[in-house]
Amino acid sequence: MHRRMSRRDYVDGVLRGDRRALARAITLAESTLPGDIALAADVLQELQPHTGRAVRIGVSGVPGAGKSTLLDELGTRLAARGQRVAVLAVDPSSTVSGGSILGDKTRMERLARDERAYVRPSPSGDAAGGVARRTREALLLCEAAGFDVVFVETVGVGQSETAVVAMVDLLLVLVLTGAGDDLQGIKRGLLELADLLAVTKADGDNAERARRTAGELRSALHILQSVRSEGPAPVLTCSARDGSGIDALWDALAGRHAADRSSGRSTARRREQDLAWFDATVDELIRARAHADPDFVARRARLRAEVAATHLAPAAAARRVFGD
Ligand SMILES: Nc1nc2c(ncn2[C@@H]2O[C@H](COP(=O)(O)OP(=O)(O)OP(=O)(O)O)[C@@H](O)[C@H]2O)c(=O)[nH]1
Ligand SMILES: [Mg+2]
Repeated sequence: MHRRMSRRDYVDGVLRGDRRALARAITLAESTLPGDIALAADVLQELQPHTGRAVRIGVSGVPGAGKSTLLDELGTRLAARGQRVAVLAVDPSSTVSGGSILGDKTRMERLARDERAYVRPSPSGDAAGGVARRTREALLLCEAAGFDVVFVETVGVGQSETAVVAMVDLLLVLVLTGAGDDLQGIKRGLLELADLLAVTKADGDNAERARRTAGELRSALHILQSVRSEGPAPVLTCSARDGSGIDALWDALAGRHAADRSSGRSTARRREQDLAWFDATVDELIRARAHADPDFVARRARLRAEVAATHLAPAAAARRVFGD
Protein backbone atom coordinates (compact mmCIF):
# COMPACT_ATOMS: atom_id res chain seq x y z
CA MET A 1 0.00 0.00 0.00
CA HIS A 2 3.03 2.27 0.54
CA ARG A 3 5.54 3.18 -2.08
CA ARG A 4 8.81 1.59 -1.11
CA MET A 5 11.17 4.19 0.29
CA SER A 6 14.85 4.28 -0.48
CA ARG A 7 17.59 4.92 2.04
CA ARG A 8 17.79 8.50 0.76
CA ASP A 9 14.03 8.95 1.24
CA TYR A 10 14.26 7.82 4.84
CA VAL A 11 17.33 9.89 5.66
CA ASP A 12 16.08 13.08 3.99
CA GLY A 13 12.56 12.68 5.37
CA VAL A 14 13.77 12.21 8.93
CA LEU A 15 16.23 15.10 8.69
CA ARG A 16 13.44 17.35 7.43
CA GLY A 17 11.55 16.43 10.58
CA ASP A 18 8.73 14.98 8.49
CA ARG A 19 6.60 13.01 10.95
CA ARG A 20 5.35 10.56 8.33
CA ALA A 21 8.88 9.75 7.24
CA LEU A 22 9.88 9.41 10.91
CA ALA A 23 6.97 7.04 11.56
CA ARG A 24 7.94 4.93 8.57
CA ALA A 25 11.60 4.89 9.57
CA ILE A 26 10.60 3.63 13.02
CA THR A 27 8.41 0.97 11.40
CA LEU A 28 11.41 -0.05 9.32
CA ALA A 29 13.52 -0.31 12.48
CA GLU A 30 10.81 -2.47 14.06
CA SER A 31 10.77 -4.89 11.15
CA THR A 32 12.23 -8.35 11.57
CA LEU A 33 12.79 -8.92 7.82
CA PRO A 34 16.53 -9.29 7.11
CA GLY A 35 16.40 -6.77 4.24
CA ASP A 36 14.67 -4.21 6.45
CA ILE A 37 17.12 -4.76 9.30
CA ALA A 38 20.05 -4.08 6.97
CA LEU A 39 18.38 -1.00 5.48
CA ALA A 40 17.50 0.32 8.95
CA ALA A 41 21.13 -0.10 10.03
CA ASP A 42 22.27 1.89 6.96
CA VAL A 43 19.74 4.63 7.63
CA LEU A 44 20.82 4.88 11.27
CA GLN A 45 24.48 4.98 10.34
CA GLU A 46 23.83 7.86 7.98
CA LEU A 47 21.81 9.70 10.62
CA GLN A 48 24.37 9.08 13.36
CA PRO A 49 26.00 12.55 13.12
CA HIS A 50 22.56 14.09 13.66
CA THR A 51 21.80 12.18 16.85
CA GLY A 52 22.69 12.90 20.45
CA ARG A 53 21.17 16.31 20.95
CA ALA A 54 17.98 15.49 22.82
CA VAL A 55 17.47 15.03 26.52
CA ARG A 56 16.50 11.38 26.92
CA ILE A 57 14.23 10.72 29.86
CA GLY A 58 12.80 7.38 30.97
CA VAL A 59 9.48 7.49 32.84
CA SER A 60 8.65 4.39 34.83
CA GLY A 61 6.07 3.36 37.40
CA VAL A 62 3.49 0.68 38.08
CA PRO A 63 0.49 0.38 35.74
CA GLY A 64 -1.88 3.25 36.45
CA ALA A 65 0.77 5.39 38.18
CA GLY A 66 -0.16 8.19 35.81
CA LYS A 67 2.76 8.09 33.37
CA SER A 68 0.81 8.80 30.19
CA THR A 69 -1.37 11.47 31.77
CA LEU A 70 1.69 13.25 33.15
CA LEU A 71 3.51 13.09 29.82
CA ASP A 72 0.44 14.47 28.06
CA GLU A 73 0.39 17.45 30.42
CA LEU A 74 4.14 18.02 30.65
CA GLY A 75 4.67 17.41 26.93
CA THR A 76 1.94 19.86 25.98
CA ARG A 77 3.46 22.52 28.25
CA LEU A 78 6.92 22.01 26.76
CA ALA A 79 5.53 22.12 23.23
CA ALA A 80 3.78 25.39 24.02
CA ARG A 81 7.19 26.79 24.98
CA GLY A 82 8.60 25.79 21.61
CA GLN A 83 10.25 22.52 22.61
CA ARG A 84 9.83 19.55 20.33
CA VAL A 85 8.74 16.56 22.38
CA ALA A 86 8.57 12.88 21.44
CA VAL A 87 7.13 10.11 23.59
CA LEU A 88 7.94 6.47 22.95
CA ALA A 89 6.12 3.78 24.87
CA VAL A 90 7.83 0.52 25.79
CA ASP A 91 5.31 -1.97 26.98
CA PRO A 92 6.13 -5.64 26.73
CA SER A 93 2.99 -6.38 28.74
CA SER A 94 0.75 -4.87 26.08
CA THR A 95 0.87 -8.14 24.20
CA VAL A 96 -0.66 -9.79 27.24
CA SER A 97 -3.18 -7.19 28.33
CA GLY A 98 -3.89 -5.98 24.83
CA GLY A 99 -5.25 -2.77 26.27
CA SER A 100 -2.29 -0.53 26.90
CA ILE A 101 -1.72 0.56 23.34
CA LEU A 102 -5.17 2.01 23.11
CA GLY A 103 -4.80 3.35 26.64
CA ASP A 104 -1.60 5.19 25.79
CA LYS A 105 -3.17 6.64 22.72
CA THR A 106 -6.19 7.95 24.56
CA ARG A 107 -4.23 9.24 27.55
CA MET A 108 -1.86 11.26 25.42
CA GLU A 109 -4.51 12.56 23.08
CA ARG A 110 -3.66 16.21 23.44
CA LEU A 111 0.03 15.69 22.87
CA ALA A 112 -0.57 13.29 19.98
CA ARG A 113 -2.62 15.98 18.24
CA ASP A 114 0.04 18.63 18.78
CA GLU A 115 1.94 19.04 15.53
CA ARG A 116 5.16 19.88 17.38
CA ALA A 117 5.03 16.58 19.22
CA TYR A 118 5.27 12.93 18.28
CA VAL A 119 3.72 10.06 20.23
CA ARG A 120 4.57 6.50 19.36
CA PRO A 121 2.86 3.64 21.19
CA SER A 122 4.80 0.39 21.55
CA PRO A 123 4.60 -2.05 18.69
CA SER A 124 2.20 -4.90 19.24
CA GLY A 125 3.15 -8.54 19.13
CA ASP A 126 6.65 -9.97 19.28
CA ALA A 127 8.64 -10.91 22.35
CA ALA A 128 10.10 -8.51 24.88
CA GLY A 129 13.62 -9.21 23.63
CA GLY A 130 13.39 -6.94 20.61
CA VAL A 131 11.78 -4.09 22.49
CA ALA A 132 15.06 -2.58 23.66
CA ARG A 133 16.63 -2.48 20.23
CA ARG A 134 13.57 -1.06 18.55
CA THR A 135 13.02 1.59 21.17
CA ARG A 136 16.64 2.63 21.14
CA GLU A 137 16.58 2.98 17.37
CA ALA A 138 13.29 4.87 17.51
CA LEU A 139 14.87 7.23 20.03
CA LEU A 140 17.83 7.92 17.75
CA LEU A 141 15.51 8.50 14.81
CA CYS A 142 13.54 11.04 16.87
CA GLU A 143 16.76 12.86 17.70
CA ALA A 144 17.78 12.99 14.06
CA ALA A 145 14.30 14.38 13.29
CA GLY A 146 15.09 17.30 15.59
CA PHE A 147 13.23 16.49 18.80
CA ASP A 148 14.64 18.27 21.85
CA VAL A 149 13.19 15.96 24.48
CA VAL A 150 12.48 12.25 24.09
CA PHE A 151 10.51 10.52 26.83
CA VAL A 152 10.41 6.74 27.03
CA GLU A 153 7.42 5.47 29.00
CA THR A 154 7.76 2.04 30.53
CA VAL A 155 5.89 -0.01 33.09
CA GLY A 156 8.20 -0.56 36.03
CA VAL A 157 7.31 -4.14 36.73
CA GLY A 158 9.38 -6.29 34.41
CA GLN A 159 12.82 -6.02 32.91
CA SER A 160 11.79 -3.18 30.67
CA GLU A 161 13.05 -0.49 33.03
CA THR A 162 16.53 -2.00 33.01
CA ALA A 163 16.46 -1.82 29.23
CA VAL A 164 15.23 1.76 29.40
CA VAL A 165 17.87 2.84 31.91
CA ALA A 166 20.44 1.62 29.39
CA MET A 167 19.23 4.16 26.80
CA VAL A 168 18.25 7.29 28.72
CA ASP A 169 20.08 10.14 30.46
CA LEU A 170 17.71 10.23 33.41
CA LEU A 171 15.09 7.97 34.93
CA LEU A 172 11.97 9.50 36.45
CA VAL A 173 10.04 7.08 38.64
CA LEU A 174 6.38 7.82 39.35
CA VAL A 175 4.91 6.60 42.60
CA LEU A 176 1.31 6.35 43.75
CA THR A 177 0.23 7.53 47.16
CA GLY A 178 -0.57 5.05 49.86
CA ALA A 179 2.93 4.90 51.27
CA GLY A 180 3.77 2.07 53.67
CA ASP A 181 2.16 -0.74 51.76
CA ASP A 182 2.84 0.75 48.37
CA LEU A 183 6.52 1.26 49.01
CA GLN A 184 6.85 -2.48 49.16
CA GLY A 185 5.05 -2.71 45.85
CA ILE A 186 7.70 -0.60 44.16
CA LYS A 187 10.58 -2.73 43.19
CA ARG A 188 13.64 -1.87 45.22
CA GLY A 189 15.73 -2.10 42.07
CA LEU A 190 13.61 0.58 40.48
CA LEU A 191 14.09 2.92 43.44
CA GLU A 192 17.82 2.42 43.25
CA LEU A 193 17.86 3.37 39.58
CA ALA A 194 15.73 6.50 39.92
CA ASP A 195 17.33 9.90 39.29
CA LEU A 196 14.16 11.66 40.33
CA LEU A 197 10.88 10.50 41.88
CA ALA A 198 7.46 12.06 41.78
CA VAL A 199 4.42 11.05 43.77
CA THR A 200 1.56 11.45 41.31
CA LYS A 201 -2.11 12.42 41.63
CA ALA A 202 -1.32 14.88 44.43
CA ASP A 203 -4.68 16.58 44.09
CA GLY A 204 -7.93 16.87 46.05
CA ASP A 205 -8.16 14.50 49.00
CA ASN A 206 -4.99 12.83 47.86
CA ALA A 207 -2.72 15.88 48.16
CA GLU A 208 -1.90 15.42 51.83
CA ARG A 209 -1.34 11.70 51.48
CA ALA A 210 0.96 12.34 48.51
CA ARG A 211 3.09 14.67 50.64
CA ARG A 212 3.32 12.02 53.34
CA THR A 213 4.32 9.39 50.80
CA ALA A 214 6.98 11.74 49.46
CA GLY A 215 8.39 12.13 52.96
CA GLU A 216 8.53 8.40 53.50
CA LEU A 217 10.20 7.92 50.14
CA ARG A 218 12.85 10.48 51.06
CA SER A 219 13.72 8.52 54.18
CA ALA A 220 13.83 5.25 52.26
CA LEU A 221 16.06 6.73 49.56
CA HIS A 222 18.35 8.28 52.08
CA ILE A 223 19.31 4.76 53.12
CA LEU A 224 19.06 3.09 49.71
CA GLN A 225 20.93 5.65 47.66
CA SER A 226 23.34 7.08 50.24
CA VAL A 227 26.28 5.51 48.41
CA ARG A 228 25.63 7.47 45.21
CA SER A 229 28.07 10.28 44.57
CA GLU A 230 25.23 12.57 43.50
CA GLY A 231 23.32 11.81 46.73
CA PRO A 232 19.77 10.52 47.06
CA ALA A 233 17.33 11.35 44.25
CA PRO A 234 14.94 14.26 44.92
CA VAL A 235 11.29 13.37 45.57
CA LEU A 236 8.56 15.74 44.37
CA THR A 237 4.79 15.61 44.24
CA CYS A 238 2.67 16.55 41.24
CA SER A 239 -0.76 16.37 39.70
CA ALA A 240 -1.45 16.11 36.00
CA ARG A 241 -5.07 16.88 36.80
CA ASP A 242 -4.70 20.27 38.50
CA GLY A 243 -1.25 20.99 37.09
CA SER A 244 0.50 21.48 40.42
CA GLY A 245 4.15 20.53 40.59
CA ILE A 246 4.46 19.91 36.86
CA ASP A 247 6.68 22.91 36.12
CA ALA A 248 8.80 22.21 39.20
CA LEU A 249 9.20 18.63 38.04
CA TRP A 250 10.47 19.78 34.65
CA ASP A 251 12.81 22.32 36.26
CA ALA A 252 14.29 19.54 38.39
CA LEU A 253 14.77 17.26 35.39
CA ALA A 254 16.25 19.99 33.20
CA GLY A 255 18.45 21.23 36.03
CA ARG A 256 19.82 17.79 36.68
CA HIS A 257 20.48 17.25 32.99
CA ALA A 258 22.29 20.58 32.66
CA ALA A 259 24.45 19.69 35.66
CA ASP A 260 25.24 16.26 34.19
CA ARG A 261 26.18 17.88 30.90
CA SER A 262 28.61 20.31 32.43
CA SER A 263 30.15 17.73 34.76
CA GLY A 264 30.68 15.28 31.88
CA ARG A 265 28.55 12.66 33.59
CA SER A 266 26.11 12.70 30.71
CA THR A 267 28.77 12.05 28.07
CA ALA A 268 30.32 9.28 30.15
CA ARG A 269 26.97 7.59 30.67
CA ARG A 270 26.18 7.69 26.97
CA ARG A 271 29.57 6.29 26.05
CA GLU A 272 29.05 3.39 28.45
CA GLN A 273 25.60 2.81 27.00
CA ASP A 274 26.98 2.74 23.45
CA LEU A 275 29.67 0.26 24.40
CA ALA A 276 27.20 -1.98 26.25
CA TRP A 277 24.94 -1.79 23.24
CA PHE A 278 27.76 -2.72 20.90
CA ASP A 279 28.76 -5.68 23.07
CA ALA A 280 25.19 -6.94 23.37
CA THR A 281 24.66 -6.64 19.62
CA VAL A 282 27.85 -8.53 18.84
CA ASP A 283 26.78 -11.31 21.21
CA GLU A 284 23.39 -11.40 19.54
CA LEU A 285 24.96 -11.61 16.08
CA ILE A 286 27.33 -14.40 17.12
CA ARG A 287 24.33 -16.37 18.33
CA ALA A 288 22.24 -15.64 15.24
CA ARG A 289 25.03 -16.48 12.85
CA ALA A 290 25.84 -19.75 14.63
CA HIS A 291 22.20 -20.79 14.39
CA ALA A 292 22.19 -19.91 10.71
CA ASP A 293 25.22 -22.11 10.02
CA PRO A 294 24.01 -25.63 9.03
CA ASP A 295 27.36 -27.26 9.91
CA PHE A 296 27.25 -25.75 13.36
CA VAL A 297 23.65 -26.80 13.89
CA ALA A 298 24.34 -30.38 12.76
CA ARG A 299 27.49 -30.66 14.90
CA ARG A 300 25.62 -29.37 17.89
CA ALA A 301 22.75 -31.84 17.40
CA ARG A 302 25.18 -34.72 17.06
CA LEU A 303 27.08 -33.78 20.21
CA ARG A 304 23.87 -33.19 22.09
CA ALA A 305 22.84 -36.76 21.34
CA GLU A 306 26.20 -37.93 22.69
CA VAL A 307 25.58 -36.06 25.91
CA ALA A 308 22.11 -37.62 26.17
CA ALA A 309 23.68 -41.06 25.73
CA THR A 310 26.22 -40.14 28.47
CA HIS A 311 29.10 -40.74 26.08
CA LEU A 312 30.39 -37.23 26.55
CA ALA A 313 30.55 -34.88 29.50
CA PRO A 314 28.47 -31.74 28.83
CA ALA A 315 31.35 -29.27 29.16
CA ALA A 316 33.67 -31.23 26.90
CA ALA A 317 30.90 -31.75 24.35
CA ALA A 318 30.12 -28.03 24.32
CA ARG A 319 33.73 -27.20 23.47
CA ARG A 320 33.67 -29.68 20.62
CA VAL A 321 30.75 -27.85 19.05
CA PHE A 322 33.34 -25.18 18.25
CA GLY A 323 35.89 -27.74 17.13
CA ASP A 324 38.00 -27.51 20.34
N1 LIG B 1 -6.65 12.38 40.31
C1 LIG B 1 -5.73 12.18 39.36
N2 LIG B 1 -5.86 11.11 38.55
C2 LIG B 1 -4.89 10.90 37.61
C3 LIG B 1 -3.79 11.78 37.48
N3 LIG B 1 -2.99 11.31 36.49
C4 LIG B 1 -3.59 10.19 36.02
N4 LIG B 1 -4.72 9.93 36.67
C5 LIG B 1 -5.64 8.81 36.41
O1 LIG B 1 -4.97 7.59 36.66
C6 LIG B 1 -5.32 6.59 35.70
C7 LIG B 1 -4.08 6.01 35.07
O2 LIG B 1 -3.41 7.02 34.36
P1 LIG B 1 -2.39 6.71 33.18
O3 LIG B 1 -1.77 8.00 32.81
O4 LIG B 1 -3.00 5.94 32.11
O5 LIG B 1 -1.34 5.77 33.92
P2 LIG B 1 -0.10 4.98 33.29
O6 LIG B 1 0.93 4.94 34.34
O7 LIG B 1 0.28 5.54 31.97
O8 LIG B 1 -0.71 3.54 33.09
P3 LIG B 1 -0.23 2.33 32.12
O9 LIG B 1 0.24 2.92 30.82
O10 LIG B 1 -1.41 1.46 31.97
O11 LIG B 1 0.89 1.64 32.86
C8 LIG B 1 -6.26 7.28 34.72
O12 LIG B 1 -7.56 6.96 35.06
C9 LIG B 1 -6.01 8.75 34.94
O13 LIG B 1 -7.12 9.54 34.67
C10 LIG B 1 -3.72 12.92 38.38
O14 LIG B 1 -2.79 13.74 38.34
N5 LIG B 1 -4.71 13.05 39.29
MG1 LIG C 1 0.47 4.69 30.07
